[in-house]
Amino acid sequence: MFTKAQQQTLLPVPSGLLQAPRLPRSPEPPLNSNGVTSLICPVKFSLIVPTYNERDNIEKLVQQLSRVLDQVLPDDYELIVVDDDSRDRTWELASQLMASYPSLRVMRRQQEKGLSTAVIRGWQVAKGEVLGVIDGDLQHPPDIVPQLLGAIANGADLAVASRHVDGGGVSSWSLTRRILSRGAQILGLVLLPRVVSSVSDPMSGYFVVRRSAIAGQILHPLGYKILLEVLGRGEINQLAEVGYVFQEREAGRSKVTWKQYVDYLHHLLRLRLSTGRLGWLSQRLEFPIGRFLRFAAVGLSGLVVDMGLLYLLHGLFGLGLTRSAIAASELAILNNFLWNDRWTFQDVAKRQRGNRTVLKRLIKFNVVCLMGVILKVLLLNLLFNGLHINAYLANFLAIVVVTIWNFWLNLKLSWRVTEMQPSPKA
Ligand SMILES: Nc1nc2c(ncn2[C@@H]2O[C@H](COP(=O)(O)OP(=O)(O)OP(=O)(O)O)[C@@H](O)[C@H]2O)c(=O)[nH]1
Ligand SMILES: [Mg+2]
Repeated sequence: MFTKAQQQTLLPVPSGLLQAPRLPRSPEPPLNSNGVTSLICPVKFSLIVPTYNERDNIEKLVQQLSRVLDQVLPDDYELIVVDDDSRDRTWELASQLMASYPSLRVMRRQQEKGLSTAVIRGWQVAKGEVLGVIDGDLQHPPDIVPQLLGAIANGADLAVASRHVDGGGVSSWSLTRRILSRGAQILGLVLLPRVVSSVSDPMSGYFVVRRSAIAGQILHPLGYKILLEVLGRGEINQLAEVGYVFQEREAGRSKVTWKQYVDYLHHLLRLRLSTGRLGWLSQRLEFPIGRFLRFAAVGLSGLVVDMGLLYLLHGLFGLGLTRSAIAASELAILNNFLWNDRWTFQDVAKRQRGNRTVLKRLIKFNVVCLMGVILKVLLLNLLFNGLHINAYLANFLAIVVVTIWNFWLNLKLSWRVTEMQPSPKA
């Protein structure tokens, strides 16, 4: 039984934007009610251990990490276990270990899930000048932490534990896993060359970073690859790598599924569109290019649905052309709405829950789309009859203009950010 008193020893779970805060430049030691200086006492290093069902590993890991860190940074580090309410109650065991390991702190998240967000929530409460992350399953050997910290002391902003430099490797991965890992890296090189080529092991989940390199930066991680976020959005001027051999799991089970590969691809695309030159353009124009491309892709899927249904209703079932076209268009609009609600504007929709709000968004979307159809016909006429542009080119141009118009209006009306309810406080 986990008592209320034990519950109070857990770290509070931060909410809001995912970002590591800046540390005060010259911390004023606050006074407690007795007038005694206490509290905020920044440490050199905060290491986050994200866990989900790692009961059989956590004690050994904390023991090994403490042994290593007590030698290099005595009383100047903290280990923060961020557990997502594991069914095996890893959080409970970890909090019991706090009595034996004074540098250990534990967070139990119940509202939010996911490896990358767990790491950032940990950084949000961390007190260290240097922040880090290590897996909780003993696959990352703790004894190279001093080398990673040494690299930071020598001027690096980021030190990555790598499987692909001298001293690095994977113990006994299957051929499929090796191919998938390398394939993911090549995909990253194609989609995000600047970020992915800067380090030999961009998939590593074991690294330390100077807080100042990422503080204040809002992160948007997806899936497992938090390092991509740090490389893509952080201010990393000097980077170091330390070789390590990825160990086999001895206990517990891997949480990697196909979803992580899909998330990875999605993450790469998102970073591609929101960082570098495209990100700069998006900010200058105050136009969310990534969201727009998703909206356009959904529009394309609507075209397929529209044409397919027209063929089905008119061509195969012999329904009148006008009636078939109206039904096909309406179903295509419905298709587009569902994809936009679930994907393009997923973040906004998630915070506007309830059937009534969904219906409201659907009606607004419908109205905007119908207005778009009228605008398209007008534009087509203007371009074709007025400016004598080739009919197909005129149609294409009208589609481009109407897509941008539809997107903009839907952004402002249907999925309006100001209507978002605050995210639940943990
Ligand atoms: N807090 C939290 N931790 C997670 C979550 N998913 C995975 N983890 C932890 O993140 C670390 C890495 O997850 P693993 O499933 O071992 O992934 P991996 O090491 O990349 O892959 P394997 O080699 O297959 O083990 C482990 O410590 C997990 O317990 C999650 O949703 N929330
Ligand atoms: Mg693992």
